[in-house]
Amino acid sequence: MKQLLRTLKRCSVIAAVALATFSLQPSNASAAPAPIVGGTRAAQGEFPFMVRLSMGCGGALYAQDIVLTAAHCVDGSGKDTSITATGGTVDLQSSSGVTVRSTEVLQAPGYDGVGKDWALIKLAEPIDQPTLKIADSSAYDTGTFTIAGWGAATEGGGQQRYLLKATVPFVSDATCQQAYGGDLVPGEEICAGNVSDGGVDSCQGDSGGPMFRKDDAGAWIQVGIVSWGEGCARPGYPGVYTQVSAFASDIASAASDL
Ligand code: 4AZ
Repeated sequence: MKQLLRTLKRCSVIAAVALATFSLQPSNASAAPAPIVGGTRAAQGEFPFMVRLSMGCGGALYAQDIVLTAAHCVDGSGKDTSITATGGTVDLQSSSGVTVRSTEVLQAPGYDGVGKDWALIKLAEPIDQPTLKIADSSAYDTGTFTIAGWGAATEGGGQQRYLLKATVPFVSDATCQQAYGGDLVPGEEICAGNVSDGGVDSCQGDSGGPMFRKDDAGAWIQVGIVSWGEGCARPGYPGVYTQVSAFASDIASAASDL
């Protein structure tokens, strides 16, 4: 039962996206609803590793021909030519975007809907953009993180044409457990958000996308994968992200086998 309730909290991206229509925000959107939730538009080229997947999830280029996304965004493992990844553009309607088909999917071994929310998608051709390295220790599992995606800008809202971004602070496991209790898997998940005020968060359709920060050398490093949460941007309910550092060696070896 706990598992069922938890699953209901998770994103039903596949159903949602079949119907998804873009919210066309005016470029002078000062009076429009705030994007990702509580964010702003990303500049072209700002996060060149971002991709949009055809089932309505986000992802990041782990390699030019391998996308890291969430396990709950895919169906299982094996040969799979049903997914496309679009990269190289903040505007999903731009002719300068590049869309490439999948050849194979690897869903995290042992994924059962709780924790372990990562997957790799092999692409038929590389997308010629910079990749995003993953954190292989917990050293960067703190501070202020950036999230980005084409998902809803308000809870229950539409998918976005333009890539949106926001920053969210780290939330400790203890604080996150005050919201989610035993549903949180603290060794496999990392939380972020404005617990006291809400207002900034990932939301439906951002799933699978990266949460990242700068490392000590000033390079972007991925620390999370958008996974789940209770609604979007609600006070007291931070976003929950796959803790990438916990799976870095599994991800690297899975990628080398794809
Ligand atoms: C979703 O449904 C979803 N606020 C993604 C992230 C969060 C909640 C829901 C976190 O894809």
